[in-house]
Amino acid sequence: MLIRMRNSSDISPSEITPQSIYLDRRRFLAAGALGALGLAVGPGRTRAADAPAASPPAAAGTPPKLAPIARSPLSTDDPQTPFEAVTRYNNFYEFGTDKEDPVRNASKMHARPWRVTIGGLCAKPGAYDVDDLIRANRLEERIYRLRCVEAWSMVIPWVGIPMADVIRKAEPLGSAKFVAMRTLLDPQQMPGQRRGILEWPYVEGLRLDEATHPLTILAVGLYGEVLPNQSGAPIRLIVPWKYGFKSIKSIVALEFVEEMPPTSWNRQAPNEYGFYANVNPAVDHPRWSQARERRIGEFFRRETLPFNGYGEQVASLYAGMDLAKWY
Ligand SMILES: Nc1nc2c(c(=O)[nH]1)N[C@H]1C(S)=C(S)[C@@H](COP(=O)(O)O)O[C@H]1N2
Ligand SMILES: [Mo]
Repeated sequence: MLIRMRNSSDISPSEITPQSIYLDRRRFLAAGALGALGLAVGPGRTRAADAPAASPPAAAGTPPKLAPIARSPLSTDDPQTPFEAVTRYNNFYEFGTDKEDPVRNASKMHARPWRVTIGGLCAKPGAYDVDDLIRANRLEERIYRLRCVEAWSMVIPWVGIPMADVIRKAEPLGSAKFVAMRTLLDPQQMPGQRRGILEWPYVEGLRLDEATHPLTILAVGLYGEVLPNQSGAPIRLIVPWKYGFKSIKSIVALEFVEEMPPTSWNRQAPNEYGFYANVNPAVDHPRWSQARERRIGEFFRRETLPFNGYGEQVASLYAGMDLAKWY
């Protein structure tokens, strides 16, 4: 983004996943074929190591089995980006700025036990163990497109909690207009926080009507299993019609506020990243075009869609706003 921004067409061949592994990855795992495809993950980063223990209930710090998971009509049927790409090609600057730094370094983070506080302008503030939050809510699979402001995209089968459910239970006051969110601050666990790339902790925010929109989820898993650390474990935002940087990872706090809260990338470069950051192919980033994108795993670039293809559901949220100004 601000640092080390490569030309969007400059994705190395190793980052482009062969179409062939869209086939059932379990079959490939069983056949030991990932190595043959050059897609073996690094030491200790096999999917099995990230999977929840098969054992029964829930010692503190043991991730729960994510079940039941309801399917959702809000999912896309675009082909899904393979698990290996979703969990190796990441932006998570708390662990470094190279795409594979998060998978290499995020095992330092203790994603469990994990507390999330919900507070600010609401009648029912609280502090929750993330697994209690998960058990208290319904889980849905949401297969969404993710469009990074850097002009690449993926299709990811998240498992998440509709954010509206969490917000409703907190009973925000009439004066609450925005939800501010914050990532863990702990340079011991997050070595990237020893460098001043961004002001830490990472912060983000949504208008309350955006946060309670049915498409907005708090993701706690992907591909049916708990989130790997590099993907923002144990809980992260997904707001699929906005550029990826809005989808803040490893959240420790939600706060209802009256004024538009500061957001990390807007604070870093206000002329490049807006608060709203809705995907908009008609408004270029000052340093590159947003008209097209590279879907990871595909060879040809494809056109970027307004609101990342979710315009029918969300455009009305922005009626009357100048989207060129607020991109
Ligand atoms: N805390 C935190 N959240 C973050 C980021 C980050 O650096 N730190 N990067 C953002 C960006 S730019 C993108 S594109 C997405 C990437 O999510 P993924 O790695 O799961 O694909 O996470 C977003 N959330
Ligand atoms: Mo991004």
